[in-house]
Amino acid sequence: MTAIAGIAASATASRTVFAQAATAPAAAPAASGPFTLPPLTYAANALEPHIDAKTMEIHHGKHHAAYVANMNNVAKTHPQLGSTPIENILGNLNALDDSIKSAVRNNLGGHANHTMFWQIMGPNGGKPDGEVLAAIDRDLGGLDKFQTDFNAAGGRQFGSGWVFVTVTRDGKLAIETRPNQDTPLMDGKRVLMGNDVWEHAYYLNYQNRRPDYLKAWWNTVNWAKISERYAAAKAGRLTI
Ligand code: MN3
Repeated sequence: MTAIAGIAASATASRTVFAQAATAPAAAPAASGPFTLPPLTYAANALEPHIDAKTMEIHHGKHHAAYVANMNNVAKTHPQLGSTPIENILGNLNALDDSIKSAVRNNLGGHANHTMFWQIMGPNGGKPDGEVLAAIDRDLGGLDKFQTDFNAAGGRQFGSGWVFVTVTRDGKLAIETRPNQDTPLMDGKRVLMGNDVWEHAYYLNYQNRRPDYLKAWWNTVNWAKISERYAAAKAGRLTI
């Protein structure tokens, strides 16, 4: 390809990507396979002003899509990964070949974490109530203390990682953090909710001000979905 043809081709590719982004959430790049990027159930700008549309588009359409594409690449040589429940793979990483263990830990962890993350956000998220609020009062010292402690834990996580609320089969809640794309699923636990404290989750809008992002993020939380996840956890049906 000549240099000029190359420039023309990349300009065409940019326009194509832009046209797709304008009509639908970006699809996973290449590498089709058993793992799929779940579409956002709300518009990319639905969480503004707390999370801007550009951050959502890149975070979902590029970062999460890359974890999915990477897993599909791994599944080409290890097809059993595509037919095993995600929580079972992550709960038993030591059973994997050493050659793929890190790739699965990072990319399937990332896929599970982000799948949960998109679910538990949305516009007009309301307030916790019912059994979830009772559990927050009982186990986490009430909503104000919970939010303060959750934000503090997310702020203390050095470098990239997540802050989660885990839930037991009895409905007991706890705040836990993990580095990188690790998840409590790797310890056989279940995740009620969590916030992404990687810089890619907030840097365009908040730069180094992670505490401001953590505080604003509560405006995006979908408490109805969290109530559903809580009920599923108590029924033994919560997966990722
Ligand atoms: Mn992320």
